[in-house]
Amino acid sequence: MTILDRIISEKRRTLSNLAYSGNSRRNGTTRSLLKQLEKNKPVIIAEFKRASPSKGIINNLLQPDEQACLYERFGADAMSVLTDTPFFKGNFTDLTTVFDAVSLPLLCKDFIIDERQIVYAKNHGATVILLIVAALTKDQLKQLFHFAINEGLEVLVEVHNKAEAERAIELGAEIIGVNNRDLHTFGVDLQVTESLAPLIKESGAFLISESGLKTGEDVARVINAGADGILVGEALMKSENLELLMRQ
Ligand code: IGP
Repeated sequence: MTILDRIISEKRRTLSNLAYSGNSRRNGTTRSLLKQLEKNKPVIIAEFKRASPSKGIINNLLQPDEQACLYERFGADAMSVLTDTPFFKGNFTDLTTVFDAVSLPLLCKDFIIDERQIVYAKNHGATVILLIVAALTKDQLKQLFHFAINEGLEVLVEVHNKAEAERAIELGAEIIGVNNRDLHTFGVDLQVTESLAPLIKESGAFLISESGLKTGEDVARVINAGADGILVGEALMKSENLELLMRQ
């Protein structure tokens, strides 16, 4: 069983605890990741990530609202908030805390396998939800994608290889995330963005390069390959000079 299988089976186990709780105050905002991407300059999505299965604790001391304000001040165009608890030590309160602290578009970073999670994410302030192609069947992916769009959410469809990228394109995804990290082995390789970029760009979708970006050179490399944006977690959560790193 790979880590992705373990995460998904744990999600399935806890699904029934998700009530259709609602807070319409957070619905219908004007936040939009697509609007940021349409400005045609590289979009920085800064992630709040306390821990991960591959790295263990990354930073357990930061407060989500304080970190969100710093990200916004230093030029982030959007934010990602990990809401998975067992493997990433995040939660949905972090998402609403960040929603109240900044006006950036917010990606709810979780392992979505059911419509209830989409409603839940929306009601906790998500602008964008993540759908991981490797975690879903073809039918599930299609159903969840259209459900989210009908709920007025944007969708980041995450891929790691050519077959997955083809599924995302076939679906009509407007924002495709290329995860440089293999969720089965944890290996990170920026070459994954370089090799999938031509196919994704040809489809007309926006491309976000995700994971393993640590330096200005890393960022330049994926932008040169054709990425319209980047998603960075660990390097920002660990940085002692966030302003310097983000202004690079
Ligand atoms: C951020 P990093 O290496 O900068 O911390 O990575 C982000 O890409 C990563 O957290 C991520 C992720 C995911 C986490 C990408 N896709 C899917 C959980 C689930």
